[in-house]
Amino acid sequence: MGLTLRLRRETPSTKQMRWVPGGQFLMGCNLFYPEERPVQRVRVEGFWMDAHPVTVSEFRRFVRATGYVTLAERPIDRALCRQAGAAPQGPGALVFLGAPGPVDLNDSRNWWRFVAGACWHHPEGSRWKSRDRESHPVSQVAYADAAAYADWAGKTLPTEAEWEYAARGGMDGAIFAWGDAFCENGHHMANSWQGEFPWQNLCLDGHEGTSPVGSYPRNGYGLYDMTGNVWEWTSDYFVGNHAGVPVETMDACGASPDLAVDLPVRGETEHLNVRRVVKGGSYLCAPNYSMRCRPAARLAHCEGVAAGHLGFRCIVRGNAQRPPSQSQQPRSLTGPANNPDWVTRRELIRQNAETSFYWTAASHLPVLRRA
Ligand SMILES: [Ca+2]
Repeated sequence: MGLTLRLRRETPSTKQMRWVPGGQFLMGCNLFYPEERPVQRVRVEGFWMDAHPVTVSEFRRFVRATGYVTLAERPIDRALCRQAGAAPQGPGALVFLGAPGPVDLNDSRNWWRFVAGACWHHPEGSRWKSRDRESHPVSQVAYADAAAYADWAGKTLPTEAEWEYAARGGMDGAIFAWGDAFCENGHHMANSWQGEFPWQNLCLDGHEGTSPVGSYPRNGYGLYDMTGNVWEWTSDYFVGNHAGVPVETMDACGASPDLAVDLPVRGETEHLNVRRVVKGGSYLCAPNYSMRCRPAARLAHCEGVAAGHLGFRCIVRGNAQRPPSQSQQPRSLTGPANNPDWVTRRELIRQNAETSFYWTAASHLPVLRRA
């Protein structure tokens, strides 16, 4: 089946979408990873955005209407596999299997596996059935799958700038989508990982894997799950940091040139070499491994690789008008120029070891350090 569907609805529905007013914002962050730098002032036009990631239920409607077959479900051409001996026996996708104890965090093969049969309706292969989580974000979708859904819905995938602007919810310059502290009033604000990755999932936020969309507070634009839960595809190619300078960074499944070698190349062979920007972090972001449940966080991910922690949401650009009923104003934080506390907090964060960051940012919680 071709990747491009021409079944677009004439008029996209903005039901279950939120109007994101256009404006300028500070894109990126200088405090964390090199791929997020340098901070730049960027302007985006207003647009509608899905209030939450596309769910399994919504993706099912698309598949039933079109007969679409995702990349993870298509037969593998063994001739196209980089290592013939490593070719799996059937279609599948990357599944997070965890580890029995501490492992080398530089080798993501210690927790990711290609599992035959894993796809959007069986994200972990035979372990789960999709009807157990119709309201969870759909995962195991490659870029082409997300683009096909968007095309069918009369929508499109956001650029990185549009996505990050929306994720900030009007809190320009804040570390998280809700402010500078990881938890607010003792509450977890997104689905991430608490404990030592990849073997100790303490589930202090109430969810071990993906969570039903809308389980955590919405941001200033009324958008749910912009960070945590699942990474989300954007339409931007990954070409380096925000200055266009190449940087070494892992993809969303870990620092993985070696992992990529083990993956089957299906369909267009360039899929493994073309990388798009993914945003928002996921339920696998842990303080000892990846501090990326933040609007500025970004990783590269190969177009053709589906994974269990990667989904998407859509936007609608154009002349759509902001509805009268949506009257919330974007919140803003007082910037460092006139707020000494802001500078102090960020300096403390910078000085802290990576493993303790999340916990020191949430001052009511104990500091967690690696043994
Ligand atoms: Ca969690």
